Amino acid sequence: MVVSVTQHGDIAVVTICNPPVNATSQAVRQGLAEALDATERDPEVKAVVLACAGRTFIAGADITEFGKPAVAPNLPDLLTRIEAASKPWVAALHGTVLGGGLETALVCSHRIAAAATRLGLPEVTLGLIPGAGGTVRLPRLIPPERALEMIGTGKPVSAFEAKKIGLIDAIAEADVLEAALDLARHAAGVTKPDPLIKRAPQTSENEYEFDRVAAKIVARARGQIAPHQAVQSVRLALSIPADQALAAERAAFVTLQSDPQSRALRYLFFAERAATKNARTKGIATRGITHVAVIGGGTMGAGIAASCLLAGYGVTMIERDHLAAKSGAARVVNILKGSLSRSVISPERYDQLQDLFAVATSYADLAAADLVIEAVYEDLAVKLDVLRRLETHARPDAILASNTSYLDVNQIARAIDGSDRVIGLHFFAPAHIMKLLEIVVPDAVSDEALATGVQFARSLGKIPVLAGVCDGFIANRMMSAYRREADHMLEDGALPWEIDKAMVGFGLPVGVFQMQDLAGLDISWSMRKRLAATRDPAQRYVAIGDMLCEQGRFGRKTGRGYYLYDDQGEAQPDPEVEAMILAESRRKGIRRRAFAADAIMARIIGAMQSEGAAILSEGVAASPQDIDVVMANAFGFPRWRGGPMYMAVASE
Ligand code: T1G
Repeated sequence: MVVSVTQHGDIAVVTICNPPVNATSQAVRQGLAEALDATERDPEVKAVVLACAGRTFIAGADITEFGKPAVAPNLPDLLTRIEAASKPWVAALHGTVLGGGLETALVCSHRIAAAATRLGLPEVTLGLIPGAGGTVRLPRLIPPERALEMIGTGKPVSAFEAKKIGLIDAIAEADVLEAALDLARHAAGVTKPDPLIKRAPQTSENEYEFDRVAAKIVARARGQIAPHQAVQSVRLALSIPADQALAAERAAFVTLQSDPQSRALRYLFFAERAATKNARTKGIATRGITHVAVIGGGTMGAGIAASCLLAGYGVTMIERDHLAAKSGAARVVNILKGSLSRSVISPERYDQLQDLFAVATSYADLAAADLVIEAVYEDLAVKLDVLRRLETHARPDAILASNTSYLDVNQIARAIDGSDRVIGLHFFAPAHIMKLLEIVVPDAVSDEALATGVQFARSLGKIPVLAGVCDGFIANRMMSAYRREADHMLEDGALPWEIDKAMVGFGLPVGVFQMQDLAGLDISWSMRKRLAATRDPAQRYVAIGDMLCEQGRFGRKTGRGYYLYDDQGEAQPDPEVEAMILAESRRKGIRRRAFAADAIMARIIGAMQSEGAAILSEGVAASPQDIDVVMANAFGFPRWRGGPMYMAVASE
């Protein structure tokens, strides 16, 4: 039974049980309709509590049903019927009350939540808007600008914030079901409040606030249509009768649901979940990890250590001497302070995490570590030395991981005898923020060590993607490919600012040349010089980046790179660079031609798709979906386009 009704005195408890997240599938909607009829018919029932079994109240409509023929009862009509019930309905909320789940709570006459509950309308992240009354009912319950912020950004609020803005009536001190039963008994004895649909919209705390929030949402939309629609729908809900606004919302929702942007966003939603359930480690027993050691307290090491602390692990950071240990520890504490200031953690939790964190300068302090992650300087000799020392000092059952971003993890694993316990854990900077974690799979690794790495990544809230050993794994190899194509276009006729403008116009957060200027041109220059002897002379080589470095133009940090940087650090096109590029084309006898933005993007996306096909054929990535997950989470590939591999299929 996905929906059951039990009697608690004169209160009926309607319980949904539809794991894993109690999505409002057709069976759930049918069950709710029957429960509504039954409780309305039963004179013994004076009020109803709506609750969910498992880890969360309804977390949304069933996304797997989207794009298929609708099957009655549809959610908006069902919710309107519940709202019109003669008896009060009290929603007992816990877990993540999202989308259709929150819309269901809004048609109840009362809402009470467990303290850890989060409530939101994330439809816009799927290229949609709320389609079951959220844009109409929410601004009738909480200030319209707060409603717009929730709908236009998709960001959830905590139970405490929800109570503060009037989204819920109370927070349960203990068991939320018991508290809901008490509230229902109270509700049964008083006049049922007017349904939201019959109320006028709330008034704004500040007349300009709504427009400010709307402008922020539109400014961040960057080519996405759903945020614009969200603003329009909420504005409409404030200015026309509720029943008309409901009809308008439904029409807009149906249109968005069939839009390519929503299809692409839903594709990526499921692709990210599929990545965490890869075939190789499915069902493999994992080792317990409670304590992690991080070797190296630089930017990456500190980010990794903080990420582990925030996930509740004990962490020992090892640095080469006290001075380095002190600065590494300071970096970690700074990150935790940032989490505290953003209310990601409470002051109590901040103190607890400090107690979980230790810093040392001797490998002898590794005994407690179940997993050791090296995040030392990106040099093979240095990493081999660290692994050999780990083999001596770390427990023989500890898993050893390298955070290398492109070195040969097979070679690193072969540094020690127990190479079946060596994996690559390639974090992306800033490691405590970026969700992608490439799990690099050496030839000798055991399934248990690999499965433990995947589970560990998930416990950090990361998206683990398995990557085979090659230069750059998946992410950096894809970036090298489109960066190479962009270089070719410099010689063929385009300029850095034209290419960057086309990439940002496509929806990428930054162009490839500005990204290099920000990272520093000298880093890749030293790598190119190191690889020069082994470079294939037959392969086209663009020397413009080298020429810039030879002139000391290392990018933003030196005020000049591909761009000129003004006193505010803003990038400006540089005539000197343009002259250098034109001279290089002339020297190579290349007739330059103009490139329109779509021609630039065709070559950039084409390079991504070709490299993606090679990565798949070599078995470096398990699926095209994994490559798209990497592109969205490593480089901000616009999610509403799905990914380069999705585009190759969608455009057919
Ligand atoms: N529909 C169907 N399946 C869902 C689902 C959903 N809404 N949400 C999650 N799943 C599946 C997911 O695919 C995975 O399946 C399993 O549940 C665990 O998910 C009318 C139209 C709730 C915060 O956008 O944000 O309501 O791989 O791995 O990390 O206006 O899932 O195990 O087989 O993510 O603990 C609005 C989307 C929908 C919420 C849990 N709701 N879900 O995170 O587990 S549109 C959402 C999430 C809507 C209304 C509109 C997260 C989560 P499997 P998981 P998690």
